[in-house]
Amino acid sequence: RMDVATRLRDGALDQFVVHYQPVVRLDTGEVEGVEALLRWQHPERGLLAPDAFLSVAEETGQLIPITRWLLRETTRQAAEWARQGLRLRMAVNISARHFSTETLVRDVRTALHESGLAPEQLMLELTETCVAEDPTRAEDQLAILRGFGVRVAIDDFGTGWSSLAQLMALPIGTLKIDRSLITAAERLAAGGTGAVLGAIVELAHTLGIRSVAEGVETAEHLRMVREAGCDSAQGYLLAHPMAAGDVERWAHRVE
Ligand code: G
Ligand code: G
Ligand code: MN
Ligand code: NA
Repeated sequence: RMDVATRLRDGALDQFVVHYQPVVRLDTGEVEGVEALLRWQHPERGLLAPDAFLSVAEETGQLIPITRWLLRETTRQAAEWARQGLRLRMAVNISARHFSTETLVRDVRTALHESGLAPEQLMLELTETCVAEDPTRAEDQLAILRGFGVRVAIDDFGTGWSSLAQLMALPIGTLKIDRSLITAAERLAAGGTGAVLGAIVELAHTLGIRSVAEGVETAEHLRMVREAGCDSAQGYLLAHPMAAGDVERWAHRVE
């Protein structure tokens, strides 16, 4: 941990890379976007996933500057893809701490301005914690971000304590259903439709909110989330997170 903290402080920023995981529409099978997932290309330890450094980065105050870089890099990438005719919505994870600062709005505005990316092509993934701690502030912050035209998703839905009723007051367009709900639905239904999953998706639709199922790993998961009415899916069955160049090849693949 010390090593990670020291390295982060000493400016390991140029060692970060972004991998992208495709999100697929269930009605057409088309890719609608990607989620940006941070990786650290460590000189000695190889490619590290966020579990290895994210909490240290958060504790040492480095996650905000890293995310600032990530926002610029991902919007630049999405704008470049758009110029190549590959229109992919870019989803970026935002920590609760970053969301609670004044700088987030500025960081998002700067990234959009520099990249020239159409704002609706950018989606911010927030966790329930972002909203739960200070709902009034969250509402104001979301209103400003929505004013730019960016999209907002609630990530890891089902792992926190917020209800859809709490979330419905907010300008949220997408619900990302946590993979723990997919596996729970599988256990409960033992092959049938996950009733809980279906109820969540239906309520979301009633509120005009789209749903993305996460962690779709098997054909059975895919069948289940389709039956539950999810709009889109993400998971190892469809595609793993991959480097930018591989996204282009993957998107143009012939099936
Ligand atoms: O990328 P997985 O591949 O291992 O990511 C593990 C966890 O780290 C997930 O909960 C994911 O949301 C989170 N994560 C990945 N990239 C980022 C990022 O850029 N910012 C934040 N805040 N979390 C991220
Ligand atoms: O917390 P968030 O939903 O942002 O994180 C996404 C995380 O889930 C990343 O770590 C990503 O690598 C991982 N992931 C993506 N697809 C799958 C999957 O099908 N199964 C599992 N177990 N993890 C997945
Ligand atoms: Mn996410
Ligand atoms: Na999630």
